[in-house]
Amino acid sequence: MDSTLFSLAIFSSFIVGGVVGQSLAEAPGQPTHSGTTGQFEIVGDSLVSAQQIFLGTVDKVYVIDKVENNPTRINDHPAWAAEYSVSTNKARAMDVRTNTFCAGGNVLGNGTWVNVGGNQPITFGGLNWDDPNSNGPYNDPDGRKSIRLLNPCDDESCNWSEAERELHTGRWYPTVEILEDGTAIIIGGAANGGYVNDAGQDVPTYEFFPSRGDPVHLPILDRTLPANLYPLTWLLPSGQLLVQSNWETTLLDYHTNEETPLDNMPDAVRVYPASAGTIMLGLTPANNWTATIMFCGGTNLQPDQWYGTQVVKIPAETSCVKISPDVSPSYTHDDPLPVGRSMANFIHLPNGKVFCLNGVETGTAGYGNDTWAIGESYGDNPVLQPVVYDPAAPKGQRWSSDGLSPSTIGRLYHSTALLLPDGSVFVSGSNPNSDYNVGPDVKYFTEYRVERFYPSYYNERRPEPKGIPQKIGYGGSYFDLTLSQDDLSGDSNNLNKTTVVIIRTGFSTHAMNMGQRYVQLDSSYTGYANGTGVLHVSQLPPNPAVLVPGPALLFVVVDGVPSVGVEVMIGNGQLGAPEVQQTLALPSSSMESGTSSQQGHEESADGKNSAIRPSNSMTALYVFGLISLFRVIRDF
Ligand SMILES: [Cu+2]
Repeated sequence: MDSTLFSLAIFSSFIVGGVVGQSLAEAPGQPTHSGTTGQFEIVGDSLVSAQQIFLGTVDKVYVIDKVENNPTRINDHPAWAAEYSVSTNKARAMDVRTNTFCAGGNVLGNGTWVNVGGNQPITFGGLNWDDPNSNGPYNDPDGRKSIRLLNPCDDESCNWSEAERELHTGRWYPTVEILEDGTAIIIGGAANGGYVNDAGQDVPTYEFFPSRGDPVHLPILDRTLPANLYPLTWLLPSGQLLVQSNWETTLLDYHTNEETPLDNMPDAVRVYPASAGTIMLGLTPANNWTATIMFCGGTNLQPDQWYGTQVVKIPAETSCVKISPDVSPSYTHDDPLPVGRSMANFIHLPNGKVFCLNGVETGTAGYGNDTWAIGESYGDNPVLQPVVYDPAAPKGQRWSSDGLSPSTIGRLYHSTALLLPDGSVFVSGSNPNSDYNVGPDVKYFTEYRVERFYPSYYNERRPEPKGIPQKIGYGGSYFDLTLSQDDLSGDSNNLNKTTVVIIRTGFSTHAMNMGQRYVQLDSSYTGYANGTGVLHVSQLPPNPAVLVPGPALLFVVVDGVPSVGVEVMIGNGQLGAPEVQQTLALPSSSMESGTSSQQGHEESADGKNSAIRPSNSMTALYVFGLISLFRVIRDF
């Protein structure tokens, strides 16, 4: 008994905001940039065309192009990668050794970014360089088996390196998804190149990084030629992978190599080069962290129509469908897009809405030297008007362009977008050309301009929550965030409208953001009469398939206005199965009596009486003490 009390006493002194010995991240401030809400702004030059981008630190966007004759050079060859500073809008060229053309990418559980696969060495005009004894004028060795690694930095010291071990199989257009232990699964692709795949070069397998041995056959990729490149793939909370390719959908259990077929895709092809906008909608306490994936737009072409059709004239589809694969094998329709789109980018905003931008109204991704192409572009009529999807709006009213101005820059094939920590959206790329191609006669030229878009909340005073931990785990104890009067607009009842969300911004390429995910943490609150409050915030659910380990941004959103996002590490920052604990119950929400506008709000939002809160706190404290005692006993 004495030792229990002793243990309780020790742990009471460590309990700061409900968390034991937690190191805190720096509290977020206000955005350092100004912008006009609802508008795009051209802010800089990416040096190389932004075919692939990701946010590596809160300030650095990494840009990867295919090999082409960019005027910026590095180490005696044209550059095809760069690091872009969001705060200064300056970029530095980076050296990547091999051809990154249509590679895949994602971030591992230890924070290392991977860029996987690519194409053979090429020369002027994007033509293959076939001399095996040299690397041609662009000095770009074969990238098909490459695994490129980058540990992002803020001091310009970091560079790309090649992993010691290559892929088992060359892959051009592979998908990369991260698994529960922070390692990567690499799926599909083609051996050589072309607008769509064919049986002669199909790579109907998956493999892992770090390697788990030979590639494993994935039959859906045999059945879904030719539109099976970059198969649309998400790790589901069940631990299965949703794989959507051409008109088929399947659940893949990568532990047993078994497929469970789901319903065929309605209305349109959604994978590249039809390139629908796709996204896993937010996983929240309200939907019990159930995954729903939405597909919008794309192109209605049958397998025999990809060649021999003037695809640039085909109107893109408007259809939007959703599937919750852990619950049902069937798709349901959601509100269609206001205009048809191929190559739409879907970006999670911290306020729970989805921002849709980029793409074309006719045609598809891809390019070629066809007489009917626009230059070389297989897409035409860029859609400049962004549109926002609100999953909470009534059916029929979920898409809206209210207050949103169009961009002045068409973003066609090989364009990209991602969310920045200040809640603006970074947009770049567009290059439906086989090589660097600019000039007054080139309609869809190689685009270097970087834009930012400023959502409706951008100029609001941002919450500055204190107490955000550097690491978020799976289950276990909750942590407390404190919010000031200013953070709550002087009314602690705004705690009722406050959420804590974690967003992985993903690896953006080809109208996909691989690994992009939005997860809301469970929370409750204690409001005080002076207009301040404390949020009690659970860690992630005790299941790493809800949100895999690795770096992500944490936002506290008060009445639709997000804090500036803080970089947090999900898990322990290492590869391997993360620790998973039972979730400790949150205290009930409560509002101190006498709160200014609190009349008639004697009970908290969840209907629980505030009077029980102190005893819950004591229970939590007691449980901490017991857990710590058991640990002490176990360890010695
Ligand atoms: Cu491509």
